Order: sequence, then structure tokens, then C-alpha cells
Amino acid sequence: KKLIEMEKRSNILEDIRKLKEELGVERKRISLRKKIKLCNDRYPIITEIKPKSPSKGRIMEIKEEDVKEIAEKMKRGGAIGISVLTEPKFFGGSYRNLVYAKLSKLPILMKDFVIDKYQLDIANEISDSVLLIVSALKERLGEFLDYADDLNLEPLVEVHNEEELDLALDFGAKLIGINSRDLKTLKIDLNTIKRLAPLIPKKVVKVGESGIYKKEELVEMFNYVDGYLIGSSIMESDDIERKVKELSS
Ligand code: IGP
Repeated sequence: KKLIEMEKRSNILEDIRKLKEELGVERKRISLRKKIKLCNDRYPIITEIKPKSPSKGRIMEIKEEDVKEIAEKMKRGGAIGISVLTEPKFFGGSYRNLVYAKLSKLPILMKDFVIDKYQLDIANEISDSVLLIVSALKERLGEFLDYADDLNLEPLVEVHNEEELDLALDFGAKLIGINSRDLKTLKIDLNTIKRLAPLIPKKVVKVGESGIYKKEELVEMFNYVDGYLIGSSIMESDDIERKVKELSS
């Protein structure tokens, strides 16, 4: 069983290496954290390639070749980075989508439920940053941050309450995402961001996550955070470029 698992893993790496070569997307890493800090002409937003979700079901029918165009629209709209869901079952994501998104040359965040270090090996192959969800890792967060550090991969550490935030800060996270969605109930509460953001030291870059539909909501959130991650409302829009422009300007 272990051998089969190892073979599966090496096949994944093999497949994405081939696709990378085919598309010619090899480049130096770009830091999402720096991009957020340096952005001063608009609201720094990270858009998301999210084909479906547990709360919405199917959001958009996409083939991997379509990702290139969607990512380009996001870039033209002014996104400073792109998060790509790679989790297949609940979010309809794939590693191949991520490689296609890299054609945009924007920094990329690999979005998955990372619970095994081999997922970081994959992120290392294709991504600039990787999401680490504290509620999924608990005390193991430290090991995963160390390993990401060894790989020179930038982690975005996701928290949803005070306890998780304490853990993230104790382990020295420098880029923290506050998810307004409770991953258990799937409910959105933007007050979570208002409550947790002031507890984070200034040198840490703060990213708000989820639940933004309207510009006013986003503008209010920027009183609390340095960047924002927006998925569904942009993916659902019939004019992605215009929607991103409207939100980021
Ligand atoms: C985007 P929304 O509400 O704009 O579609 O949310 C992003 O924050 C969300 O996809 C997300 C997520 C996650 C998905 C945040 N953390 C962890 C899966 C796993």
C-alpha cells in the first residue's frame, strides 16, 4: 500500500514537471507578502481559481486550458496574486490548474488542505506560496512552517479564532490570513476579521479571507487588513476583469 502511495506521488510530480516544461512557466519565486506591502496604487487583492465549493456547489465549469485566460483577466483587472484551489473533491481544483495560472506571471498561492508534507513538496515544484490552515494542523503547524522554510516556500497561515492566532504568532508566522468563514459551519462573519486583526503585530502582513461581494464591505475590511482574498464573487461574475477592477481600484 505504501509503495502504491509513493508511486502515485512520484507520478504527480512527474506530470506537473512535464506540464511546467510544456508551458515554460519556470521562474524565480515571487513573494505575496512583499507584493502586498509594496502595493500603493490600489487595494491589494488576491483572486482565486475556485471551480466549486461546499457552500455553493458548482461555481464555474472550467477546463484547465481556460485557466490561462481567467488568470489573465484577473491580472488585467489588477489582482496582485492568484490563489488556486488544488483540492479536487470539494473544490474541483487541480495542480494542473495551478501550473496554467502561472502563465499570468502573478505570484501564486497553492490552496489546499495541507496535512501531509508531500503536499509541500508539490507546492515547492509549482507555487510561490502555500496555505497552512491552523485548524487542520494544530500543533504540527511548527513542523510544517519549518519545512516550508527549508524549501523557501512562503506560507500563508490561516486562522479563525484567538487560539489559532496565538499558535500562529507563537510559531512566528509572518503572513497571516484571517478567514471570515467558519470551516465547520461554512458561515461568514466579517466581525471575525475586525476582532482578530488588531491582535496581530504590525510587522506581520494580514490578509482577510472570504465572504466579500460588495466594494463597501471590502473598503471597510481594509481598515483592518493589508490584503484580501476574494474567490466566489469574482468567479461568479460574468465579467471577471471588470469585477476585479471594480474591487481593487
Ligand atoms: C475565498 P470566497 O468566500 O471569496 O469564495 O472565499 C477563500 O477565502 C476561500 O476559498 C478559502 C478556502 C480556505 C477554501 C479560504 N480558506 C481553505 C478552502 C480551504
